[in-house]
Amino acid sequence: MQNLTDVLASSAVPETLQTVLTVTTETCIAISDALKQGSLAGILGMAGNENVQGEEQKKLDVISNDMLKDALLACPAVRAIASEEEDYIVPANTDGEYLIAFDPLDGSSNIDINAMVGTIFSIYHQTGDQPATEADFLIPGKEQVAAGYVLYGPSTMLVLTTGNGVNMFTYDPTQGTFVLTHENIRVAQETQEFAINMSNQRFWSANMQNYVNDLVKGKDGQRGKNFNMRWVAAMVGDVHRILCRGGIFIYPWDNKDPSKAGKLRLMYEANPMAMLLEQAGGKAHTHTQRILDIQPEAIHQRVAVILGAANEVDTCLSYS
Ligand code: AFP
Repeated sequence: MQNLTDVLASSAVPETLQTVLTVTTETCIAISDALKQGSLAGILGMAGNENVQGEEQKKLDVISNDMLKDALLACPAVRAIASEEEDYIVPANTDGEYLIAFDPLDGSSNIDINAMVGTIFSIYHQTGDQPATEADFLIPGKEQVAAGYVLYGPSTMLVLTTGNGVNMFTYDPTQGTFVLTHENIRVAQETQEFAINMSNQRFWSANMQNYVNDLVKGKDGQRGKNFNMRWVAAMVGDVHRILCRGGIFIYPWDNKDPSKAGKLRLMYEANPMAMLLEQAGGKAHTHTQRILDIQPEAIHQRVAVILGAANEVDTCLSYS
């Protein structure tokens, strides 16, 4: 079986990008090792401060962020990083060629209950003769040169696209590397499984309430078929399930805070996941536009997310 290094070497991926992907994924293996120690390492629980999102940081949010930040800033090919856990972008090497945005530990509210979490990353090619600024990062998601995530579950898996389909790799601890286990992932156009946090139902738009009500009505309603529901509370886990067996994932706009376009972050959650889904034959929208077309205005910008089976996304969007 091919490992990640073999797959990258036999692809058209530039060597500099291969290096960035190697540094990122090797750091994720170290994060996986830290997670597996759980309480034994005294690294669960709260870090005692808030991030720029106003969210309580977990110790492992900070630990995983610092591991990725240290490794990437030391990589000559990296021009700058942006992170959910960093207030501002962090310039690395002015003559580097790649910008990388990441959520170091997505789903961190799952850490203390030993449930699924992951690292999500998004990579752009960009050069300049001055140190990178936030404005350099404000590039539509359709310009990403690579996107992926590492899922820390029963097995540690890397899911990656460099613009030519989606491959899945499983970490082999005997080799200390990711091994190609699922090639050219495709997501079915139809589905009978949806993922949404139902406790927010009363805050959704009327259209979204009508759409979800019809899913719940199943055969007794206009959809004429029954649906199942799953909610991992870690986007990385819900997206992985969709890439493996289909489905639709929705974190819609709600009126809890009407000033917010959504909960999920565009640069390091929605964009990389949207690239993966489109590369696997799915769709990813906000309800008003294709996610990968959005012109970012800020690195911590939030968006509504509707992604998964192409025909089911279209059906959801038709409720308008
Ligand atoms: P945390 O990283 O704060 O746990 O948030 C995870 C997340 O950004 C995304 O991964 C989940 O899909 C979503 O939030 C879960 O949100 P709810 O906790 O409102 O269900």
